[in-house]
Amino acid sequence: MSKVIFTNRLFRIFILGLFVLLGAVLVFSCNSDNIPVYTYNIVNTYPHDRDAFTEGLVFEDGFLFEGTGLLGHSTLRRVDLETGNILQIRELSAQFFGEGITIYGDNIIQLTWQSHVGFVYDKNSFELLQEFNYSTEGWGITHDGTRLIMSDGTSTLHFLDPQTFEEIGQLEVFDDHSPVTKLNELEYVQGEIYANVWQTDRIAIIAPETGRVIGWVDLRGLLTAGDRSEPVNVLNGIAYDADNDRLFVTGKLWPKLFEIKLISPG
Ligand SMILES: [Ca+2]
Repeated sequence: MSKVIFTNRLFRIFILGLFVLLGAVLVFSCNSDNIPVYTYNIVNTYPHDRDAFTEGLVFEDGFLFEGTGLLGHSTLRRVDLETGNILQIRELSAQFFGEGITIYGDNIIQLTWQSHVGFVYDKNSFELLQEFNYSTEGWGITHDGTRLIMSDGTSTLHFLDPQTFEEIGQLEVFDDHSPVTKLNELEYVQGEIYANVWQTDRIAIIAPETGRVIGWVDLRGLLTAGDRSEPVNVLNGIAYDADNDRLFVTGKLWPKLFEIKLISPG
């Protein structure tokens, strides 16, 4: 082998190696994610109505409040945490598919999926006080103390005035790579927005100022194989008891509701 051929071959191997290295760096940087992923400990397990197609969940005044969906099955409920018993219920007209709920002051606000109408009830009597309209689909709703925060199944959250229900702002939610779509049930927890991502076992923790996902909660494994012996639907339902710092999660048609504590990664 002449010296020239040997040098050429060496050069080709060097270039090939360089490309392989560059490729590896690219793949690694695309897959690496800087967003922390939290896991959980189960603190308590409570019964949950297997017929509740959970679309909204709130904890207030020592009770769970739950909004359920499906046409002809949509309700607003006050539920006893310990027993899962329904203490108070209001059925929606069969034309409405109930969605998220939130409690603002003395009122409960409930969205509907594709009817572009929201309902305002008295928190104690469940009496219907008012209806309001919005242009998007209705999925989840929560509030930050001054603004209602609503999801519509996309990556956009809408801020609404809690008195007029006019839209006063929007927030685009994104992670390190792209917009995060299918944002569903919401809960405002200590200055951050928690959002179930529809059809996943994940909750996105969103910074309200920027829309950036600052944490993921991986809730895989909450239900046992036995729990899944009868049909269950997706994880959906986050409620926060601010007075006692308790976080509750459940799912559509799930037999159980869980109080969990998040575990920081590392
Ligand atoms: Ca909620």
